[in-house]
Formats: sequence, C-alpha cells, structure tokens
Amino acid sequence: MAGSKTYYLTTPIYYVNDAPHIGHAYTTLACDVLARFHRLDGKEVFFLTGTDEHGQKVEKAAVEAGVDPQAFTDRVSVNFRDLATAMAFSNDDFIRTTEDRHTRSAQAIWKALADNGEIYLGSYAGWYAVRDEAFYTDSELETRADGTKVAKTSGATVEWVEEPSYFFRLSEWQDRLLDFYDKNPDFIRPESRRNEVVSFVRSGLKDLSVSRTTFEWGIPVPGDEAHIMYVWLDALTNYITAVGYPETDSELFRRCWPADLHMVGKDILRFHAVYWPAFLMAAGLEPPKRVFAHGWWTNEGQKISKSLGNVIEPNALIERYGLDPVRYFLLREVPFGNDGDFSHRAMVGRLNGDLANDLGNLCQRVLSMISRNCGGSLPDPTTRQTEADVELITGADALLPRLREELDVQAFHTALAAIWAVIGEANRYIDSQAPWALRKTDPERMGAVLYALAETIRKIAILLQIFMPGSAAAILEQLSVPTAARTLSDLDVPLRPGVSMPKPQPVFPRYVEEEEEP
Ligand code: ME8
Repeated sequence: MAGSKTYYLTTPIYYVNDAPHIGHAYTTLACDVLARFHRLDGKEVFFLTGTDEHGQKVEKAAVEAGVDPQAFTDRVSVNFRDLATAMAFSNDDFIRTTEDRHTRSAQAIWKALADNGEIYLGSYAGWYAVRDEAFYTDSELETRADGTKVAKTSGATVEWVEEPSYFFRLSEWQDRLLDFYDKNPDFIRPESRRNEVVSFVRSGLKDLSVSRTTFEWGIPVPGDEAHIMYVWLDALTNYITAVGYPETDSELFRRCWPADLHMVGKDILRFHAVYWPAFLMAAGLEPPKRVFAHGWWTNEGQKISKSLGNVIEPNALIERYGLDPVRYFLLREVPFGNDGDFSHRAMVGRLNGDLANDLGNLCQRVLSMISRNCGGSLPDPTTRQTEADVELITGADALLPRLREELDVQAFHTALAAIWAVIGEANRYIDSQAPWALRKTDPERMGAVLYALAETIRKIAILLQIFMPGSAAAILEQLSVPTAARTLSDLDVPLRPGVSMPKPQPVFPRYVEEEEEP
C-alpha cells in the first residue's frame, strides 16, 4: 500500500487535572470504533489520543496537589492510559504535550506563523476563564446574582487579565475560513454545528491572544522566553506533532496529514473548526478533512460534575455491566451528535433487551442446537436450502454497504440499529422455521436452517468486532472462525459445512438487579 493515504483520526487530548470519566471514554470510544472498522477493511490507520498537560488549569491543580507540575502530570496522565486499556481502545499512539517531540513541534509552528507575519506583539486586557482556558468578550459573558461573571456557554468563571501578549492575526482569516467552509461542506459535522460555526465566523473575528506571561507552565515562545504559548495553540499542535511535524517531508507526515477526522465534544468545536484551520493555513499546512462535534452526556438527568459528586467512572461501569455492554450502550442509546442521558435503567434495558435477549439468545439457541443435534459440527445445507435461507443471508450481506454509509457520517446508532434489524430477522426466522420441530421429521432441512443462521451470526459477529471486540471474538470462536478469517473481506467467505464447533457458552449474561439496588 506504499503511498496510499493512512486513515488518521484523533481524540481531543484530555486535561490531566480531571480523572477520566464517561465523557472522555465516549469520545475515544467513537474513534476506536472507526479505527477498528477501517483496519478490518484493510486500510492503514493511525489513531491518536493523549493528554493536554500545560496551562494555568493544570498548573493550579498541581499546586493544589502540592507537587511540581511535571511530577503531577506524569502521575495523572497514566489514568488516561489506563482508561484506554480498560476500554480496549486500539490507539496507535498516546501523546503528552510535555514530551520533547511536542515542544519541538509547537515551537516550529510558532516560528512558521511568525515567519509568515501572522503573529505580532501587543498587550491583552480582557476576560479569561481558566476552566475553559479561553478568552471571552463582554458579549459572551453574563453576571450571576452573586456578582461573578461567567461565560454563557460553559458557565466558567472569568477573571480580568492584563498582560503583554503576542497575537495571531485571526481577524484576517475570516473570509478565507468562510471560503474554506464553503468549499468543504462536510468539514464540520453535524450540520447544525456547522451552521453555528459559520455564523460565528460571519459575525467577525478578532485577533487572538496566543501567549501568556503571568505563569510559567507551558512551552516558551521561541525568541522571547518571557512568554509561554497559549495552551490551545500548544494543544492543537499535538495533532501534527504525532505524525512527525516539523518533518513535513517524512513518510509518516505525508501519509497521515491532513487528518481525516478530529473527533471532539461540542464544547471545544470553536477551537477546532475556527482557530485550528486558521493556524494551519497560516503556517502553510492543510486543514484537517473533518471535525465532528458530538453531544454532551448527563447523569440521570443532571449535569456531570465533580462538585455534584455524580461523575461516572468508566471503571465502575465496566465492573458493573461488563465492558462490551458499556461500549454498546454508549453508541446505541443516543443518536451520535445529540446530547444523551446516562441512566442505570436505560443501561440495563439495553443489556437485557438488545444484548442478552436479541443477540445472546440467538447465538445460544443456534449454537446449542448444532452442538446437541448435529454432533457439534456444522451441517451441510446444500441439498435443502430454500429461498427463505438465502433471503436471511442476503439481508446480512446488505449490512456492509450500509455500515460504510453510516460510519462515513459517524452515525453509530443507526449502524447498530441496522445490525439489530438483521438480528431481529434472524430471530423471526428461527421462530418461523422452528428447527427444533424438524429434528425428527426432517433433519436435513433442520441442518439447512441452522446453517443459514450460523452464517448470518458469523457476518453479524464480524461486523460487531468494531463495537464489541471481546464478545464478537467469543462468538466467532464458537463458530470456529479462524482469527485470520475475520476481516470485512472475509464476509463473503462462507462457513465450511462439517467444521467442528466447540460447546457453546452464553456471551451476554442477563443483568440481575442486586438486592440493595433501587
Ligand atoms: O477540552 N459528555 O480537554 P477536556 C460528552 N484539553 N463528552 C464529554 C463530556 C460529557 N459530559 N465531558 C468531557 C479539553 N467530554 C482540551 C482539549 S484538544 C487539542 C484539547 C469529552 O479534558 C468531550 O470530547 O476538558 C470534550 O470535548 C472533551 O472530553 C473535553 O476534554
């Protein structure tokens, strides 16, 4: 595949001051599913995640923890690596902004911007929210009853900042950005978010302060070490650092850049869809192909926050429900792009309904009938195949093109719904064909029915590997599908009659409410 474009996708790099929670897991999970899909499809993939370790917010957290910022970030960054392991994320790299490769890259983009006349020295006087690491204008703020000023969008408290600062000539990028959005209608997804960004840019852009002098935890501005780079310029640059910037001629950079997808939450869309393409174009680099801004999770109807004490820890969820049910729930429950609410009830509904009943029972019924009635080897359907069998299998064949379409627009929920429609078909088919009743009367026909079902389950399980890698592997194991025969191109290679199958084990146990649960 020499010379072909690598599918390059990224998550935001997370602030290390927070413990990883369901929101972080969600964004990375969405990327993981896409990465797995493209890999199974035979593409080269580069999937990046990591941690954002500079800035005032992280420095503050380190001071509060009583450790120096480097030691603090070394310690807490590990929590995000552990999250990746716990969630079975298949990222190819994990970047930390305190790494040397990143300092070099961030300073190089600064120099490129300065050399191109895009940065000038001035002074900033205005509002800054440490929690968002963002500058706000008066019109973006509101005053609470107690007199504190907060950002309307995030509710973060702002403070007045006055200091010398370098500025990026963002105001001069308005038309070029609008032109770029126009020529690349899919750059910002979903559509509603695109409209928000376009009208924000249309309303006029001000030059952006890109350095700070009143604290030290950041990357020094090349040639003026009294300043450190604004944490968002530093952080966004991680996406090019990881693919080798400033070596733009390197093999990795050429194969990966521009990135195919930056997946982000809606809270940080402006940084990714306005500032980032402007920085890149100003530095002579291509903007990424797409920024997708997904929605926000609440917990049982409430905003998730440390102060409310309702942060959902991925590890606690995994322990309670199992990893794959959690992965499934997060992407099935809420149309991707919309806000969603996590509730125990909805989680158990999905686990017991979609997983244990629909998919789990289907597998268990079919595999145990093969085990009990066909001597544990897959029956030969050839002599007794009917149109109904072919129809069932053809229905499963239609899934791949459908998934390609859905995943191309990051519609995970409809991709899963399409797979579950075929699972529903298979369950109706088993009931209408009643293979158990054929055992004595027409064993050959029973064999053909079970074959059609096993083949349908195989196709479903191959596709489900991207969402639920562990459970899908367990199903494929029980169908004796070799590991080397589980890619998307193997969808067309049918199961071989006569192959022996191990004794089946249930894949999705039902969730049984514990006594003390509400
Ligand atoms: O913003 N629901 O990092 P961050 C859904 N370091 N997603 C959520 C969520 C929720 N309740 N809470 C968090 C930063 N997220 C910067 C990014 S990138 C160059 C720098 C997810 O730790 C969502 O993806 O605050 C959101 O955009 C991200 O975590 C914010 O992570």
